Amino acid sequence: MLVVSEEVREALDAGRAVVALESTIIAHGLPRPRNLQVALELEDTVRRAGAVPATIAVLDGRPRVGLAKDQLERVANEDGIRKLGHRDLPLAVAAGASGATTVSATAQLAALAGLRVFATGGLGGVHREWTATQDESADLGLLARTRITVVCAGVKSILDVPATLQRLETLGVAVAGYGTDRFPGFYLSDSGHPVDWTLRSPEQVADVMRAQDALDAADTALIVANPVPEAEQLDPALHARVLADALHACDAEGISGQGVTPFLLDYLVRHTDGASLEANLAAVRGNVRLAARIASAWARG
Ligand code: PSU
Ligand code: MN
Repeated sequence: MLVVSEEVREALDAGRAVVALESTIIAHGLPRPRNLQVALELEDTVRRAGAVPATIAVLDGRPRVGLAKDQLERVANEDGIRKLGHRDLPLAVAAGASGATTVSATAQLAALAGLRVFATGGLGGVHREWTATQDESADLGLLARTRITVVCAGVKSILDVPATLQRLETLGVAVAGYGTDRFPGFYLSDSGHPVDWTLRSPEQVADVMRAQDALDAADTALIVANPVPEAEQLDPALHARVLADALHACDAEGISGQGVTPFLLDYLVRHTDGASLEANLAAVRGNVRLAARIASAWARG
């Protein structure tokens, strides 16, 4: 049922480095036409680092690991393409539907295909106002039972970051800062919260992955939290101001469920003159570069 592209299949068979990339960020996280350029650029970044990119999505009911250019174009440009969490995958397959995969669905399909390293922007997590809405991203639960290494710039700053960190602890998901003892804040280099562990090289990350395989029977993920460089972060004061407005607007417009994250990200882009988009892209680019180096260290064994 899972279609693995020839390029990805060959790389896996040969034990070469492969990096999984998600597609919700393309379809629902970035504005057109920039989204397609970014999707192609990120694949190119992985290739230049000596690894094979595997962007993941569902097209016409077929989950695909590794997309051709025309398939990437569909993800970027098709109107009405759905947003699929892992729970949606069987429904999309049976319906013959097309959709972009979130972190949870991407991680599940990547692990099923035998991929171990995955790059994204920011993870989903516990939303502010959780006590009223119970909105916690399915990303967290899936990462608690999937053996994959996710390189991200922390969790999206639109979330309740300390609550999300607490949930990750409760769920038993390992979290390490990359080159920092601060948990990154997606658009911001520092979320204001510490992490307990710091990793400083791709080889060190690969060592942790090997230790997970030896010690952890529960198939949990490893989160490598890689900060956006300070020079490329969103101005923290602007971030605080616009985010407060965005949360109000979300509430006022009655947005809920899957719509919340895309609404907030889009609001920030429009009300920061695109500055949040540049910070988001800087974070994603850095994560993809690091993921390629980690996948290479892992492939070298
Ligand atoms: N990272 C980004 N932009 C995004 C996302 C991540 O830089 O749009 C997506 C991921 O696919 C993540 C999803 O899984 O947002 C979270 O959505 P929700 O809060 O509805 O679970
Ligand atoms: Mn949600």
